[in-house]
Amino acid sequence: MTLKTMTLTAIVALSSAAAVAEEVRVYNWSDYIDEDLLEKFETETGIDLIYDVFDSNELLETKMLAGGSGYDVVVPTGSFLARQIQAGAFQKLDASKLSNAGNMWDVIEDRTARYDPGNLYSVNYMWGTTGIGANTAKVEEALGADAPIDSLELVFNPENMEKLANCGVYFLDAPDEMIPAALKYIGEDPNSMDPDVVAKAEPVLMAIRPYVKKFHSSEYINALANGDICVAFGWSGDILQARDRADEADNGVEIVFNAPKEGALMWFDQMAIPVDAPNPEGAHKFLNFIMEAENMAAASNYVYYANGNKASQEFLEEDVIGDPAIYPSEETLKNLYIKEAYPPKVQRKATRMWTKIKSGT
Ligand code: N2P
Repeated sequence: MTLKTMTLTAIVALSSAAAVAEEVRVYNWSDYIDEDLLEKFETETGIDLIYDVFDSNELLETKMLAGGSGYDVVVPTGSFLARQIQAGAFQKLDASKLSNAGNMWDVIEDRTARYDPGNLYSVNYMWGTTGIGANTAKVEEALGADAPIDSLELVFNPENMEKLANCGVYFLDAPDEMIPAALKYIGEDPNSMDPDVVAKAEPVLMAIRPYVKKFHSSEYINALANGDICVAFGWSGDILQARDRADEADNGVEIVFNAPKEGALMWFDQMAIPVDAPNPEGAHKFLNFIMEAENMAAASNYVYYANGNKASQEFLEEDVIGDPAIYPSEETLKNLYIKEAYPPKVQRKATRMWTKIKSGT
């Protein structure tokens, strides 16, 4: 063997060693983690972490139902998780690999059991509410000092929306959240599975459609923070992140979040392992890492969402655990509603309605 071929052999050996280095692929919501935690996981475990993001349950669901996503950990919202469990998209968690399970909060586990009975397939990552982000100065300029910034009136009353259209309103591109909110506004059950009730959301949404600048589920953070829009109907922590980005930029923009006083959706995002995950062992390591009290607290402190980890609470910053917009009081909790998965027929109706609303015709 010549020196040249020996070197080549060595190179091949090296690169194949690199190719078999352990990898974990995680698919989580955008703006939903402190990126230092990703590096910490790699340093502690020696595993390469591939971390991709999405901003739509529908998109994630398409991947989960098709199979072969290549992900080891994904994070659907409870109502979507329930349907995907039934479709056989996930594997049962191996409790023997989750030594931090005792850190979880029974109050939240009781609630997530509605979507995943016995919490056999999933662990709560974060939970929150869907509500109104407002640029107070701009909204008051458009509607006066008594603008209903904590009410569904702000975004579903066409008279208000017409006046807000100029400063810019974004809505989530999330039919399973916007339809229930519209139903709540007209006094219907937001969790109704009755197609005739669901249909009542359409005229409500159509009436304000001309005044919605964009349906998008992540761009509103920067749009609010930069002062490009004055209202977003979006997720609690995202709007609080917008508030902070504006503070950091010191641009004079002041953002507040309010859960609508008529009632707000409370949702739970659950970490789960796809049935065909390439590395379920590594997936459990990632879950157990996130379930460590200090890691979970670091994530919540960064993204302003509450989590389902009781032990993390002593490590939460006061502006997180002490903020009722993040950890609601008993009083507010009573005013929150939940959403279950629509049966297929109603889901198809909701999807068609949403396409129509977004196109505005
Ligand atoms: C994070 C959004 C997570 C909330 N940007 C959606 N359930």
